[in-house]
Amino acid sequence: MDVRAAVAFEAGKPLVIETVQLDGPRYGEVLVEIKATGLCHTDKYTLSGADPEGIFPAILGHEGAGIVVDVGPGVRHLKKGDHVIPLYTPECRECKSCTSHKTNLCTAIRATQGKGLMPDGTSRFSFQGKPVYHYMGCSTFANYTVMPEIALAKIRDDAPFDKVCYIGCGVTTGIGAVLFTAKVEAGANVVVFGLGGIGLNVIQGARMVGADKIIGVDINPEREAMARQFGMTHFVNPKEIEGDVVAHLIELTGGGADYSFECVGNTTLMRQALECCHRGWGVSTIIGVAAAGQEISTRPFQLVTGRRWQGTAFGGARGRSDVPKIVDWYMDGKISIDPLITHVMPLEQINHGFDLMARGESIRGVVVY
Ligand code: NAD
Ligand code: AHE
Ligand code: ZN
Repeated sequence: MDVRAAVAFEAGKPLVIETVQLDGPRYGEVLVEIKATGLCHTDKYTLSGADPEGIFPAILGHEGAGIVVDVGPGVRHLKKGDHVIPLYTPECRECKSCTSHKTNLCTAIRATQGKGLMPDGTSRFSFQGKPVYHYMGCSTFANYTVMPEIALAKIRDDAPFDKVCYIGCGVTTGIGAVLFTAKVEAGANVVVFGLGGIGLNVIQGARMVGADKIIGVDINPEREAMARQFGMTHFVNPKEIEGDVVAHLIELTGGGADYSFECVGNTTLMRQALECCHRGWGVSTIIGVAAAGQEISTRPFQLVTGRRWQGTAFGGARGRSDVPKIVDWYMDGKISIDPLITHVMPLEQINHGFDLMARGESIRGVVVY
């Protein structure tokens, strides 16, 4: 079938709106009509060419919501008309990782996903007879996509697509990092570096669990008001701090953060996030994605003296199990999404949406088909 897509033909170039061809679902696959998709910083990162898994031409986008319109043979858990959220971290419930219950990093289809292909090693998308690659197994910058059944979370029918698409990445990553990965407890002091689409969800996760001080760090002063609305108690703009930001944060937290989160993708900030943690027990969680070739460093003494460094993908959430619950939290008013979606646009304006992100003028831009 013909579908409308924003195609990334080349790294570093704007997306191009084109009609591309999409083959129907094969064994274990599902055809989904994408109703809305968020623009995440990771899409921008891959488009920039800095992602070692970036492969072109491709249809980017991984933060969507839509409706099942057809199922291939062997599909057991989904049917036409089901409302779904695509999962870049699938949940097969059978692989070593899923059955370990120690991680959400399902390995069932990771190898082909990283090559822009479906699990059988082929692409469903093509343009002028040549393959166009999938992205993170999702490709939500097309109004229809094909996905493996294990990479779709079935959600309730009354959830608005233009809001819950954000649960497909940013909301779950931020809140999940607090709840599932760091397991922050009530009364803890938390420091969050980067108050964008992810960091603001870390802030609201910290408020949900009853954290005491919730300190946000960002160089964009415009982020302060929204972060306070989501639970931030103290704002630190490194550009306005005299002296060392780490020393400032240690003082503000009365000895160091119990938990810190890096939500930018900047290795200097990753180090600061670790080093502002409390001696003996502080845990720092890396969420930000840094470009190929970048490395983190610190004095090993920081770890010897009891700080711990870890990372999280998709907030540690098991997609098919946890995403429907997070949708319920939104529908029940337990979490807030609407104020974070600052811009809604048609697919034709997607490049403008990325420009807004680059200029720090949007928090989440959402394309509605
Ligand atoms: P974003 O662009 O919306 O937000 C980034 C924020 O960082 C902005 O508010 C910006 O002002 C701030 N910032 C930039 N430089 C800074 C500095 N030097 N000091 C302090 N603040 C600074 O991006 P996002 O969508 O929130 O994504 C954040 C990061 O998380 C990206 O690297 C993205 O790729 C990554 N990410 C990771 C996962 C995961 O599963 N691990 C999931 C989603 C996104
Ligand atoms: N291909 C990238 C990997 C980037 C990355 O770390 N992705 C996160 C999700 S970011 C969503 O916005 C993730 O889930 N990682 C785990 C995985 O298996 O990819 C690179 O830099 O190599
Ligand atoms: Zn994302």
